[in-house]
Amino acid sequence: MKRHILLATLTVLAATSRGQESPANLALGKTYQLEPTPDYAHCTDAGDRAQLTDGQYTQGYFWTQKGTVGWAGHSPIIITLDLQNAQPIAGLSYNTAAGVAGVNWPAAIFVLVSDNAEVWHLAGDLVALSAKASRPPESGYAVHRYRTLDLATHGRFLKLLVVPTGAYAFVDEIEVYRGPETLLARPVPGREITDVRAFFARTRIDASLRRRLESDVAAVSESMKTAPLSETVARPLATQLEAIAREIPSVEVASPENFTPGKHMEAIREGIEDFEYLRMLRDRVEALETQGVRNSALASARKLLDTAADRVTACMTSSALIHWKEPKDRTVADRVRVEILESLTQLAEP
Ligand SMILES: [Ca+2]
Repeated sequence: MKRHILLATLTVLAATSRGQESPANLALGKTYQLEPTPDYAHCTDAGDRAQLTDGQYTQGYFWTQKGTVGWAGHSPIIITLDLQNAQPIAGLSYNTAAGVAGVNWPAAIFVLVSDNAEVWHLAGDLVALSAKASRPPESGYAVHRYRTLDLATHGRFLKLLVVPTGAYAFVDEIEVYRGPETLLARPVPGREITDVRAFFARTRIDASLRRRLESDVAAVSESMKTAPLSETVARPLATQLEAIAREIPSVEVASPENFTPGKHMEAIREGIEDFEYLRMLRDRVEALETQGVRNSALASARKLLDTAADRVTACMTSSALIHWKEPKDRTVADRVRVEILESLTQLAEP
């Protein structure tokens, strides 16, 4: 008896010393279905049918290992695990790699649970849930395990809808974590889904947009750490960035086929194009000035260069804070753009 108590104590101590211990992995050794059939040349093999739940993590460059399962040119990738019995589920993990060779991190991994593989309940987006604890690096090759223990659901079947960013999707192991038995008596949380494909069509645009915006916020935040900004400039910017991060909306697109860019997106794109036109004009003016050219067209172009940006931004009440949700008068911006193009035409080589 004493020996049993000692063993139990040692087990608890060992678990504690290893830090964050995962609960039992319900997926280990279980069967699953893959849609479509994996087809990435360097890792596809007959073992793909069992490798995602064999408890083995690949070693070495991720997508050239036979133990990895990979797809090229498909979206979504649907992985449906059969846990054989209704199980209490506290979380899951999905191990993947990206960062080079055109392989990007997934935009979303929607997790659905079901008892009958017909009526599903949305448990969440593993990419978003996992981001609370850690994110993959913004650049460079890395292996990353998307992981959450924030679920409180149950089901026999677990479906992952992986939305790749770009062409590729790779995974070598999926774990599903057992939750407390009491979960089984509770109603399954999350919205009900019977048509998984239709659900995917409606939500993937939203997932892609949110990931893009979150990634941009993270990139700006990272740049601000090293930018030579005074405290008086940096602090309001940081506050504004935090507000933007909190405001990133989740929008279900009713008819994905009618999805078009919003006015804000168009305005941002036009702003970038205006910047490019101004650079073209600046380069042309400087080249002609260096050649010693003197004429009225060049003088007008120089004046336009010096005043264009201020004329366009004069309509903003505060140039430090661009309130992008408020409507703006685009008349001046449109007129200045035409003037720049006319000026470029006048200064074009004969
Ligand atoms: Ca494996």
